[in-house]
Amino acid sequence: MDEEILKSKFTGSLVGTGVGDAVGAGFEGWRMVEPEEVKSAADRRDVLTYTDDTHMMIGMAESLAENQGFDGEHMAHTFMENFEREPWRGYGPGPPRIFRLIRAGEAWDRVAERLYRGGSYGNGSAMRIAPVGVLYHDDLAGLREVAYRSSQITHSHELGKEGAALQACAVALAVNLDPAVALNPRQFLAELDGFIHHEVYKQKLDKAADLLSETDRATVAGELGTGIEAFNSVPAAVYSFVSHSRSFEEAVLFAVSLGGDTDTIGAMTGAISGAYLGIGSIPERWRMKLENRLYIEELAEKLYEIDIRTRGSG
Ligand code: R7I
Ligand code: MG
Ligand code: MG
Repeated sequence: MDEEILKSKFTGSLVGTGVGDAVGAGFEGWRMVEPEEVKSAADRRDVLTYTDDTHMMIGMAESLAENQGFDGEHMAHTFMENFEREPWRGYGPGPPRIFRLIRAGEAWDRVAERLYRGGSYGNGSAMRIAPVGVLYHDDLAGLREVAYRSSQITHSHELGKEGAALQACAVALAVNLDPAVALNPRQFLAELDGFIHHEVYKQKLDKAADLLSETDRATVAGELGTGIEAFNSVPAAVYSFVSHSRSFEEAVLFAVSLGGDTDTIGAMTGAISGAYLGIGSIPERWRMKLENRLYIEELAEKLYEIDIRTRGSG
């Protein structure tokens, strides 16, 4: 693949996360909303402010870039320090408790198991995973391992880990596809199905395929789920992408229009769509307003440089 196109997929996925998150942020918890309303709300804003989804995605990218790959302890500390600087980003209930325990001296790789029963299956480890999806786009075994281990920091339930791996894989597959060639939705879903182990996600992917010709958004939202749990939000993001693969804007507006956990489903949809279509597909009027855009682009470029070097030497 042309190196400029590949680079634009890295930046597209990370900036796509931020834009999807910010566009969806005003509608969290709504039942359903018209895409037009989401669009005009985003267009009216002077700044597109992101939430915890992007804040944690930035932490992942920072840690991966600094260590030229995954270092769990470093990533856990990066999350914690970022949270301490900006605790007002709208974090879910679990992560702040985990960061306080790590700060108090608990082991970063065990502490998450103390939350809920066997760890959280919230979507918090999937919403932030775009940097893993792009960096490990040509190594799905490595991608799975890093998705699981990064999830372990805050979301140690197997459904949380698997949700992170599914979202990372969707980003990776999107990076690897030629944006000039029309996407085959069924094939994309089938490849994800082949990658994923857990029955809960396999069933959701089957449903997503069955819903490809569905025109009623309420049915899609009801069947796939739009909740804060990973299994009730990653499938909706994958569906929003495959059903609107030619347009970043349409994919994100559709994702947010489903209601529920709108910033997160918007962020994950934006990550996949940006990874397929590249940064140029993100509407300029949104991209330019994204808070910290230049810093996010810089992080994506650092990950791209690591990718180039690894492929060059391997
Ligand atoms: O996953 P998490 O970081 O939250 C992310 C969400 C996104 O929507 C962000 O935009 C932000 O708004 O927050 O936070 P967690 O506390 O780990 O999980 C979120 C929720 O999932 C929990 O509050 C629970 O409601 C639910 N949950 C569980 N419920 C029962 N049993 C997660 N794990 C369990 C469980 O094991
Ligand atoms: Mg959020
Ligand atoms: Mg959310």
